[in-house]
Amino acid sequence: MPRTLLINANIATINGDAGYGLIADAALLVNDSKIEWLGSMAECTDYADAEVIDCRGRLLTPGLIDCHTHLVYGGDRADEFEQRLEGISYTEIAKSGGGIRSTVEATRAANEGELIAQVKPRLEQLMSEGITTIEIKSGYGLDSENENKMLRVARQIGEQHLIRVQKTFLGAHALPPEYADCSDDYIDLVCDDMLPKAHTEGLVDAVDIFIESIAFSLNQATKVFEKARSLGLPVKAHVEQLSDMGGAKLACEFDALSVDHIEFLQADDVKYLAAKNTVAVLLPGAFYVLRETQLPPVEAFRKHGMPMAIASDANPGSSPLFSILLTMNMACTLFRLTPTEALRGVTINAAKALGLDNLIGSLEIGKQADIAFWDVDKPSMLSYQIGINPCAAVMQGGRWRKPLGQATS
Ligand code: DI6
Ligand code: FE
Repeated sequence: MPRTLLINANIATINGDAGYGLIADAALLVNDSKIEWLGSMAECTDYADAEVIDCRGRLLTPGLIDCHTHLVYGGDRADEFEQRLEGISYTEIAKSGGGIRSTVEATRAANEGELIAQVKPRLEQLMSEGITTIEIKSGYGLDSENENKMLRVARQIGEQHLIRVQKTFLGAHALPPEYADCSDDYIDLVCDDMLPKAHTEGLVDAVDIFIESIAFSLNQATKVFEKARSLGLPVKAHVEQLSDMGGAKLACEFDALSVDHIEFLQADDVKYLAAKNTVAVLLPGAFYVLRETQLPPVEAFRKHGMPMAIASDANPGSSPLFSILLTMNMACTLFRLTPTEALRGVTINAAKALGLDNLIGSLEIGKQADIAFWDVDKPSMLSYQIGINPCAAVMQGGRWRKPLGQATS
């Protein structure tokens, strides 16, 4: 593969501990799938063999990363949306057998081909906004066959599109109807049968669980985390979304990659979590859709240096949101993140939340050439505008997924 030299770019490298790591009037050399060199145009050597692409002052950022999605599911929950507008709460709907369980029914009923067809428009929308890595969870199958079906669909998506897919096993997302009133037995099934089988099939990059009064307890989570550890799999968790159960602390004891949602996390507890390498994943889409008012302890994350990622949480119930740019805007508007924090939240910190920060998440020599090209002159534009998609081109692992089409030689 010939080398590609991108010239006349404005690069937000996201290199360093804070800020955008901006290099104005910059060039970047791609060799095969990786970044071989980047720096200012003035320092750029003449790479005679390289194909030169003039970026005409466009902004380059790392390819964006959506580190928490439930993108694979059957059906929709528009009826539940209507119910909520009539005053019934998310928790009430879940308790009466709707919510996640209704998506489980639709997901079990769909075959792999049908699920892929349903995922495609959601995925293409996210990809159009410069996403080069996406995490996809299972959790709407709730038995071995259907959880693995979901994870196989996630894997196939990655094979069919130029995008990196990280697969997370979320068998302990909700209690399946067959196990009503015997949730300990279901957790045993998850640990002894479902998770090992999914892992043996190579379908699991990480293990997640929903710790909540309407889902699973701390004791049950401990069993799942112990099993994950024995299989050598990293963990993450949905915690403190609707109440403070102490799930984040428990997850951190198991060196979780991330704790996600965390609106109800106590600011005083952040210091314990920050001592670990765990990332705080904020999900403003679910906060918005559920009209939550409890804000995550953002100031405490800043104070204790806990990295913040943001993600769409794309799912049919609490966050039917398929735009990473709108997610960034919501993180700023609803959670008061700065545009810098929002961009770091969908690049380097999202990479950390997936355990991939040595590979992706910033533009640095030796990292993957996953690059988004934007028709804007400064990074804050990405969080500031609502409803405009300025993504001009995308490079994934050194290959053009959406070309810029401006070769000058
Ligand atoms: N919390 C969420 O927000 C999603 N899962 C979870 O544990 C919601 C999933 C759904 O409502 O379908
Ligand atoms: Fe989620």
